[in-house]
Amino acid sequence: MLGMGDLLTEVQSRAPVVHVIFDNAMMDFVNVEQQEAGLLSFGTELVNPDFSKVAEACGATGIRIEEPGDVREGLKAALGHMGGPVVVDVLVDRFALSLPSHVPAQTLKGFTLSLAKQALSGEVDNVIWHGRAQRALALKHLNGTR
Ligand SMILES: Cc1ncc(C[n+]2csc(CCOP(=O)(O)OP(=O)(O)O)c2C)c(N)n1
Ligand SMILES: [Mg+2]
Repeated sequence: MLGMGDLLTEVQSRAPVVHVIFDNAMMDFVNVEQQEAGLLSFGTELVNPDFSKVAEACGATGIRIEEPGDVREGLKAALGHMGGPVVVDVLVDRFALSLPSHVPAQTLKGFTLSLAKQALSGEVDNVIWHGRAQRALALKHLNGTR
């Protein structure tokens, strides 16, 4: 949604721009910053619209990808589209957080404190899913499959 103004301009000038939205139904960057500061995250969950429909309503082309098996075909269609902007709304795992390759001690301290607070305030499910997602990502990196 932060790029809405740009989209309207691209429609007007028929600019062949492809937007790919990693639709995690939250403002994860802000969520990460809050946890990095050792806080419980607040106000970062979003009830997102279907952005492919929003795009269509703005005069752009909209593509929605809900299943992993549809990624290749959806992106192919988006990249092959000529004559105006395309918005690809891809539903992704909200815990598939990407971390920088180097995590400073202060960040680690903040995250640990925040996760402890989440567990103590009854958000154990979040803590477990966080751990699982990070473990899966780390294993992918180690196996070189990414
Ligand atoms: C116009 C504008 N408003 C506010 C911000 C501050 N900001 C930086 S990241 C972010 C959240 C972005 O959420 P989303 O686009 O869903 O990406 P995610 O972090 O979930 O990958 C915000 C509000 C910004 N960069 N630009
Ligand atoms: Mg988001």
